[in-house]
Amino acid sequence: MKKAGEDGEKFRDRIARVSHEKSSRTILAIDVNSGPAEKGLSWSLDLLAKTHPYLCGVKLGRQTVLNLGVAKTVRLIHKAHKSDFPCIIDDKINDIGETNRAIGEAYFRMGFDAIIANPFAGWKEGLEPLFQAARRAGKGVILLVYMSHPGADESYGQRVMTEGHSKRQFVTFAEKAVRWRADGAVVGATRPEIVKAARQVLGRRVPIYSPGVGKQGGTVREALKAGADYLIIGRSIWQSDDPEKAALEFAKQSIAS
Ligand code: BMP
Repeated sequence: MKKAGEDGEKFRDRIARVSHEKSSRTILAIDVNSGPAEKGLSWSLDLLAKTHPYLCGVKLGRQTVLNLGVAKTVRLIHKAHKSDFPCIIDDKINDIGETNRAIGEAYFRMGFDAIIANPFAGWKEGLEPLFQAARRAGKGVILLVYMSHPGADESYGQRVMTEGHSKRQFVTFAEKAVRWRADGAVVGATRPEIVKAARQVLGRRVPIYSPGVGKQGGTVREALKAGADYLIIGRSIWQSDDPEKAALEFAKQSIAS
């Protein structure tokens, strides 16, 4: 069996393979929201130990890296790789190109397999250098297309004029995800109708990563029915009394849907 990070397998192929092998579409969001670092690391490792049979990947928030520090984050990534999971860093990169490239390369050196970026930065001297760095390293870039929280309507949902036509902002981002050959698009599970509309633009070319299941009100069934490929789930697993059972339940729901 191929192991994450050990060969030339691309991020996108890796997560699809692991999802298939594990019969799960769940990416565990490990959000270490406070210190101390030692406690955060043991909590994260314990969570992975309990839930790993029911996952296909892991996503760490930027706060996890800040609270654990680099060395402990690298230990956590190694542990996740031992279970074959691709690791996504959720830093929603959104700066000038040189800075985006430098941040991306630093995360890739730590062992992350993919990075989430914000298409608001644009391509030229924006996200292009990040995509180039990712491709050189065999890593993935996932773009935000429509976030899951209520305020996302103010930006991702607004109408914008582009090339003489009015379109909703998220449609332009989904088009960019296709044009830039992104490895994924984040679309909140809280708005299944938007997942459906994004899927129409993305076709089968860009997989949809959907956060917002459970605590934020989205459901596995609705998100998958609308066209999501992967579900990013955090608190509904790790705040549950029995994280193993919760992860198993989400995996079952995703297979049944
Ligand atoms: P939870 O299942 O606990 O709501 O966590 C969802 C995770 O996905 C969090 O790490 C959050 O930062 C992230 N996320 C999100 O909730 N909505 C988005 O639109 C994009 C995200 O990355």
